[in-house]
Amino acid sequence: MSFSNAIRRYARTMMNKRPDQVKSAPDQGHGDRVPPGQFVSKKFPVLTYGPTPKIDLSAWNLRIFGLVEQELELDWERFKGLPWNTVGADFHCVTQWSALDNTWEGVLFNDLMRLVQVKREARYITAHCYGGYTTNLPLEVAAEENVILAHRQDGLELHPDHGWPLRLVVPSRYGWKSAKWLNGIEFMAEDRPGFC
Ligand SMILES: Nc1nc2c(c(=O)[nH]1)N[C@H]1C(S)=C(S)[C@@H](COP(=O)(O)O)O[C@H]1N2
Ligand SMILES: [Mo]
Repeated sequence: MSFSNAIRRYARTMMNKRPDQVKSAPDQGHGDRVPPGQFVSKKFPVLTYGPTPKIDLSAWNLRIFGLVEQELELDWERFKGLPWNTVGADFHCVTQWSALDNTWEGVLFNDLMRLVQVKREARYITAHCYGGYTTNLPLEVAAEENVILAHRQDGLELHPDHGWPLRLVVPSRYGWKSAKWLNGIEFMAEDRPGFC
């Protein structure tokens, strides 16, 4: 296991907080850009609970389901055919590393929401992943304009350890909301805690 219980407990207390709302450690000189107590990393570390799942693109799919008018199951060809966009953002993990200035390319969460027509009762989402990881988010956070389902990072396809072929990226929240190896988005009326 690569998450200690202490980290998971810490992560729970951080749940749904924005990095700038956390005031637990002294500032280390990056100003407001980096949450207090973070260490800026030049590389983009890997942080995964469990092994990297093996994914075959020809069998890959993404299911959008729950409180939507139009449930969708997209294979890679269909996913590729959606409008693509680029988002620039910093990335912060609760285990105290930050990686600045990442460029993500993929499909905006908002564009996906338009496709499925989310019902009014929906208030939360759960992101589902190959390998069994899940994580929850309030819908209003998922609907932020820079939330993206990313296939490429800094001009290259994601490395398998970083979520290839598709990961969620939620710039306003700590990294554990940025689900790797994404294979489902579920829209829900009530909140339901994810894996951690
Ligand atoms: N499926 C899955 N997604 C995941 C994780 C995981 O263990 N499994 N770890 C999360 C955590 S805590 C962080 S900080 C980021 C790290 O992404 P990286 O490994 O690409 O740096 O992925 C998040 N997404
Ligand atoms: Mo993390």
